[in-house]
Amino acid sequence: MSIIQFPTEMKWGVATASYQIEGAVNEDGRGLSIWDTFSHTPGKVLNGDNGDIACDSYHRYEEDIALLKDLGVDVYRFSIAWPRIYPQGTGDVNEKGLAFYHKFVDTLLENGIEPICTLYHWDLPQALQDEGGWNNRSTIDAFVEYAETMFREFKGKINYWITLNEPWCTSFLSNYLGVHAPGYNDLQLAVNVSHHLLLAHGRAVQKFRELNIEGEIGYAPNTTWIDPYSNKTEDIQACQREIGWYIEWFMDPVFKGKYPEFLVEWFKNKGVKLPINEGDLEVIKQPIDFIGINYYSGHVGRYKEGEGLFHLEMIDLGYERTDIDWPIYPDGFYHVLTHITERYGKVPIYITENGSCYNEEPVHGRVKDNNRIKYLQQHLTSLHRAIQSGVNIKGYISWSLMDNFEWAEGYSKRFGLVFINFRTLERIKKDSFYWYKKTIENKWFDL
Ligand code: JSK
Repeated sequence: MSIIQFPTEMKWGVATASYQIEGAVNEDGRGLSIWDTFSHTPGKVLNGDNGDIACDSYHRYEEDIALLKDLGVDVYRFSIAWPRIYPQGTGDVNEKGLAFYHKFVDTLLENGIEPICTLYHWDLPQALQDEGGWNNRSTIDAFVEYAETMFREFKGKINYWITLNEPWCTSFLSNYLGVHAPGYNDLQLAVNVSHHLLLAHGRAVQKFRELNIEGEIGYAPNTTWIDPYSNKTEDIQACQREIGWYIEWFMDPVFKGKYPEFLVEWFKNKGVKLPINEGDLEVIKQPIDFIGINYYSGHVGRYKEGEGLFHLEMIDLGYERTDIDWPIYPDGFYHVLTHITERYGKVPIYITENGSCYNEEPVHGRVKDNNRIKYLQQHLTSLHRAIQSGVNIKGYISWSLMDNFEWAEGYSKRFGLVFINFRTLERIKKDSFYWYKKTIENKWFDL
């Protein structure tokens, strides 16, 4: 039996996001978001699901916080719904929205749980999208106004801030692949959005410093790892392009003050250019206190002329897959973390999302999700390997506290440590909840 022991000071938590759990979409002055529009557009979300009710956490947050307390987490990563604060994206502040999040954060603090707040977790006010959304630089100004309001309101209560969640999803998945809201298929648009998101991030960090807010600020890119099928240069380079699409594209500008040349060239050869203005890169490369890393899955890939954006085909080597059909590839987690440390130095890293989709239902009131426990063991072991290799890990936050609205997959894909009956909204702790609780308590587990 091998004991995997974690540093005492490492923080442990779980994560959720506003549109995925809150519901109450028409309550207390909340404005429409792009996900309200997208989920109510026929054909966009599996089974026609939407976030109108979700987990009803807007009304049941005390029950959720009791679960967090029982789980024994140090931190809880949640997101604020921009449209609850600025129903029109800018202009008048909605006092009832502010009041809700103050109540929520106060209850977390009363229970000894440190809030980690994501400012943007994809629920852009529809009113801003109507003016071009993230393709319009005025949305950056609106984001900074929203961020400033949050910084001022929660100064002394929230000490950990994440500007953006998964800018790759907000830009490329949503504006090139068309899978998420607003659902376009335009590579130039997606590149514009990716740049404006990084600008918004940099401007929000500047505002955070200017206001002299205590605490730490970062952002949370999502990552993947693609191992080359062979040592052929064409295979290696194709995999580097796909990995770079998630990592270097969103991290080089922040840590190096420039975009990765190999991808700038790649996009240029497709007639796509970066909308960089004078001074943009200086804004983006504001020093940050940590980076959040989201990791779920990896692949093996090889060069295939004309395949996808980067001439890359994934090869199915028969890795086990979760119930969302993502290969289980824990070594990829280790490779992502060591690659980031080798490229950018010992940047403080919080794992801001890692988890698995398994759809087990309760049997006699118990959810036996052994596969989720195994996924956690595998990926926490990879995390431990990374720590042993010098990666500066400050915390691990698992996705997700509870089953919730998994975007275009709707409620068909369950990532929670807590089962949600979406008809009754009953919460049921899964076996993985108890395993994770014990691991948090011990700061070790045995393999
Ligand atoms: C989970 C990534 C934030 C939190 C969780 C979904 C995701 C995804 C989902 C890629 C993707 C779909 C589908 C099309 C493109 C392949 C959420 N994270 N989550 N993280 N990542 N690429 N083509 N070259 O719900 O809200 O792609 O396939």
